[in-house]
Amino acid sequence: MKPLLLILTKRGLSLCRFAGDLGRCGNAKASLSLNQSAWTAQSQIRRLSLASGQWQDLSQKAEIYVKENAKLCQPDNIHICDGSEEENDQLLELMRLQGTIIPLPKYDNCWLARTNPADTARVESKTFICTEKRSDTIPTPKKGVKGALGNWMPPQDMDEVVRERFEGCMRGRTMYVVPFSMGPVASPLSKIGIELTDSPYVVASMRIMTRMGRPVLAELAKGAEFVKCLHSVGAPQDGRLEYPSWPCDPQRTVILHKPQNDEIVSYGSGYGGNSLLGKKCLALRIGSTIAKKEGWLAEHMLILGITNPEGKKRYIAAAFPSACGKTNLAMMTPSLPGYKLECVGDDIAWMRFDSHGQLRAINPENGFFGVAPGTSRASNPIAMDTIFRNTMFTNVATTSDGGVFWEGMEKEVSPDAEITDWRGNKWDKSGPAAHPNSRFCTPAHQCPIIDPMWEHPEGVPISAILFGGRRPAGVPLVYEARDWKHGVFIGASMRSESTAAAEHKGKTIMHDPFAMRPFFGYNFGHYLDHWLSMEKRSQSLPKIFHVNWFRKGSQGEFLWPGFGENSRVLDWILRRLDQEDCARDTPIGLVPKPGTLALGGIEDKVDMEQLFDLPKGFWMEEAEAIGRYFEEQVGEDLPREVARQLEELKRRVGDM
Ligand code: GTP
Ligand code: SPV
Ligand code: MN
Repeated sequence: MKPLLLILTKRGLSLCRFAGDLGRCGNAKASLSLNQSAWTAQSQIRRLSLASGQWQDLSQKAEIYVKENAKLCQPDNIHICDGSEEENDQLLELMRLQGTIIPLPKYDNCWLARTNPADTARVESKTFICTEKRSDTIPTPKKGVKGALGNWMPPQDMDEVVRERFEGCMRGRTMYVVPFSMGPVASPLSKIGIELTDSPYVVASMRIMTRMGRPVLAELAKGAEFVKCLHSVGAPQDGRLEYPSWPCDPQRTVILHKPQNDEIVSYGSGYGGNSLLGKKCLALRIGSTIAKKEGWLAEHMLILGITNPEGKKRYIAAAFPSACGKTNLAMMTPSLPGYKLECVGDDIAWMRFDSHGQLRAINPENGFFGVAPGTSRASNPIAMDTIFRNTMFTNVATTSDGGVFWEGMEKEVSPDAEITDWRGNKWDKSGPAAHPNSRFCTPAHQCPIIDPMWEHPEGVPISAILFGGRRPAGVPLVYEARDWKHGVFIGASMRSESTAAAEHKGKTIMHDPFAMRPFFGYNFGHYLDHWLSMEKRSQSLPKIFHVNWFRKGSQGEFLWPGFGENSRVLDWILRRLDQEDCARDTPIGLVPKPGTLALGGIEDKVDMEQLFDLPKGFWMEEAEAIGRYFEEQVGEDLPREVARQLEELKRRVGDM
C-alpha cells in the first residue's frame, strides 16, 4: 500500500495516497463554502488535472464527456477509477477519516455509513423524465387529476436545473469517473455507463453493485457506447452542511433522465437509487426506454432458479414493489423437501427473446442492495450468510461488540450488547434502532446459492413471471392468469400497501403497475402496448401468476407464514408449468384445486378458506378502483385490450 499523507488545506483535511503533489490529492473534509474565489482560480487551472488514471484510458467521446462536466462542476481534481482493491482501500480510508463510514470490527471488511437523516430513501417526487413532449413520459391524466405515473420535465427546464445546481458544485472535491457495466462485461445483453460523482461512498457502492473499472475501460477504449450519468451530492445554497460526514442538499435534490440522449443527472442525495445511478436510473428508467426501442424488457424483477425433487430446473422472474419481498424470495430456503433454489438476481431483470422464441433474462447488477430490517437467520439465512464480508451497511444500528443490529435480529445479538441507533445515539427504544429503509450493499458472488448461470452472457430461460404485492385483504395467496393478455392486465392492475422504501407517509394501498410505477422511463400506456406486443415475438411465452404473501386475518396477523414456506406456492406454479390439472377457474383467474397446494406439516397453521376467499364486494370495489385508475391516470393511452380485460373481469365478478 502507498503511504498515506494527510494535508491540511484551506478546505480542511486532505487525504493523499497518490504521488506527492497537492494537485493530485483526493478531497478533504466536506467543509464546502462555494465562494472562495482565490481557490476557484487555482482549481480552474488544475481542474482538468488527473489525480488517478490517464486520459488514454477513455475513448475520445468519454474524455469529452468527463472534461465538459469537469468544466461545469469544477472539481479540484479528477480520478478515473480502475476498480482495484488498492483504490477501494484508499477510498474506504478516506471515508473513515471523513467520518462517512465506521468500521464494523466484528466482521471482515464491513462498514457502516450513517446518512444525513434527511437523506434515507429514494425521492420519487423529485425524480423526472425529460422529453420534448409530456405524453412521451406520462399518459395524460384526466382533467383536474394529478398524474401519478412519473414526473415530466421539458428539456429546457432540465438544462436550467443543471446549470443552477452543478456550476462549481464539486469545488474542493474530487470528481470520480466510474466506468461500469450493467450485466456481464461484453455480454450482448449488457450496457455500459460512466458515472461522474463527487461521493466516494457512491464509488465504493458502485464497485459492489456493478462491474466497475478496468474491464469496462477496455470496452470504452474499443469505442463502446455508454449512458452518461452525472451525480453530485451537492451542498446547501448557504454552504452550511448540517452533517459534514454526509454532504447532501435535500432541499434542491433532483434526479433527471433524458432518454433521448441516454443521459442521467442526479443532484443533492447520496442515497441508494438516487445516487447509485446504474440501478433504478439506468437499469430501469433509461433501460426501459432502450428496451422499448430495441424490443426487449427492463423490469423491476428478481430472477431465481428452482429445481424440483425430480431434478427438473426452471427459472422464474418476479415483480414485487419496493420492500415487498424480492430479495427474500430470490434467496429463499425452500421448506418443501427435495426443492433447491438458486439466485440469479434480487431486483432487476433484463429480458429478451432468443432466436428460438425463448425469453431469457440477465441480472444487470453485481450485488444486492437489500433491506436490512426483517432479515434474520429465521427469515433469510442465505442473506445472513452473504452479508458479513465486504459489505457496506447504511443506516443500520450497531452493537457494542462491533457488529450490526436491526429489527428482526433480536435473537442474534448478545443480550448484554449495548445498541447504538442508526443516528449514532444510544438506542432508547423510543423508535426503531435501524432506519426502516436501512440496507446492506453486498457482492452477489458471495451469496452461497448464487446460480451457476448468473453471469451467463445469454441469460437464463424464463418459464414463469410472477406479480405480487402487499395486499392485506381480498387477494388470494396465488392465482394464475388465463393467458398472456390477462397476465398483462394483472400486471397493470397491481396494487400494494406503501412501505418505507420511498418517501410516502402512512400506509395506503397504492397502485403500482408491474412494480414499475416509480421506474417507468416512458408513457405507461405505451409500456402496456410493448408488453402486449410480446405475443408477436414468441410462440412459447412464460405463464403469468399473481402471488400475495401478505394477506391478513381479523387480528391483523399474516395468514400465510411466508419466506421458506413460499416454496409451496412455487411448487404449485411449477406443476402448472408441467400442465398438471391442479387449478380451478375463478372470476379473477386460476387458483389451486382443493388439496393441490402442498401443505404437508403446516395444515393446522394455515386457514385455506380465508387465504383463498374471494369476497364479491371486495372484487367489485377492486375492479372499480382499477377502472378509475385507468380512466384518471392512463386515459386515451390505455390499450383497448387492457380495457377489454377489465370489462371481462367486471362481468365475471358481477356473475359471482
Ligand atoms: P427492495 O429492495 O426495496 O426492492 O425490497 P424487496 O422487494 O427486495 O423486499 P425484501 O425481500 O427486502 O423484503 C422487504 C420486507 O418484507 C422485509 O422486512 C421482509 O422481512 C418482508 N418479507 C419478505 N418476504 C416476506 C414473506 O414472505 N412474508 C412476510 N410476512 N414478510 C416478508
Ligand atoms: C427500492 O427502493 O426499490 C430499492 C432501493 O431497491 S433503492 O435502490 O434506493 O431504490
Ligand atoms: Mn431488495
